[in-house]
Amino acid sequence: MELTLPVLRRRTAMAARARCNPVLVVCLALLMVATVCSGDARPLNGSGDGPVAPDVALVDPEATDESRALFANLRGIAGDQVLFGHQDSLAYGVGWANQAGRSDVHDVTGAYPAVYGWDVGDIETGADENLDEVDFEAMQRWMREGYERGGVITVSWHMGNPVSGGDAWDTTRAIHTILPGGEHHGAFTRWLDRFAEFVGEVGDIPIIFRPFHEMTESGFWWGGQNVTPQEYVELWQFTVEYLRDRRSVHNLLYAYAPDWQETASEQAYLTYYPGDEYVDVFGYDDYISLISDATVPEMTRRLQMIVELAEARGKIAALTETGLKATPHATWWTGRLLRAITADPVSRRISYVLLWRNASEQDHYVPYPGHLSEPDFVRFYDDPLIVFGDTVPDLYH
Ligand code: BMA
Repeated sequence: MELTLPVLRRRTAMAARARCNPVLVVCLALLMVATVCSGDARPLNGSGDGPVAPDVALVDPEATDESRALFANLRGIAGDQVLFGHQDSLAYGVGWANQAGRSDVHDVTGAYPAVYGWDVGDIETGADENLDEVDFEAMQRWMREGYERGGVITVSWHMGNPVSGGDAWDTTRAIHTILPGGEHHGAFTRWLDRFAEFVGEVGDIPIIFRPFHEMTESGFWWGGQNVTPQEYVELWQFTVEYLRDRRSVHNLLYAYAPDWQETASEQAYLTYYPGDEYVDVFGYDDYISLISDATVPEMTRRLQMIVELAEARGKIAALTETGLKATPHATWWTGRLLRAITADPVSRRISYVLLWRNASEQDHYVPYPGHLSEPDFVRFYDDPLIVFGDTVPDLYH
């Protein structure tokens, strides 16, 4: 881990003041070396030196200062803090929708999540609302609201099938038709234009963009048996280059997120990997490991793996989707999720965990008032490693 810029600046100033005193110079030199070697990179906030654009290598060399700060700070908190996230948290919950200030997470803990997940599926059709009936303009307001509270915004895209006109689960082969030269290429770039406009309207807030997720399984048209790894890589690279270089979208960090399926080894996890120059966040989605106590170590092992892969490249790792639908286990939060994350010093270095949406009583992933796992969710919230919106550090300076 490198020294953050404000710390370096302070240390250099101290060294200048101490120039005439050789003993002090030696002590300061030792202190600088010790800090570099300790791996103790703290978030940049609270330095008193004002905003800095940290020196990080991102997919986008022109990324905004805040996006760079977000990345550096998420890297800096690794091992000490894991941010808690929830999909669609502000839009609806079990038994309610569109109530200002409400979130099931907040109803249960008194705090908002630290990470807010949203999905832009159907934006490609020009619809007013996404595939889960979330109004796009309201979504933009909620994105800003979460960001203004200091939270992190992440966006996935259940993009419809560009060949058949079906939904994301329509597995008609499609990628070869939307790449340059393909018959649907023009239509595809218009979809990306709509996304760029949507993101532009939200303002320049940093967004962790997680397109074409869970590609290691065959559920979506962009993954598994429906594609070749080469096609997938070309789709990813084209998408990044189009948004970044043609549309000048500079507030995105890019998250690669295979599924539990086919990610037991590094080689399998990297099958569709588009390359170090195209990925900022090493993610992974897992709805399988935490179904039973016996398989919790499966998650720990995969988290270790993605943290190691990420850190070897100067990137960050995250559990980009997880949960157990309508969990019937009273201690699922501390007994499974927290146990999986904290089981070893490497797995706990993920930067955030995102739970999926609370669509209904039968289809929800975080508790609501009265749910049997509510007390354990509060214990999870109280754990010093886990960070909700009320204790989130300043991630943007
Ligand atoms: C899936 C389910 C679907 C939803 C989709 C996109 O996992 O929750 O009901 O439409 O995500 O959010």
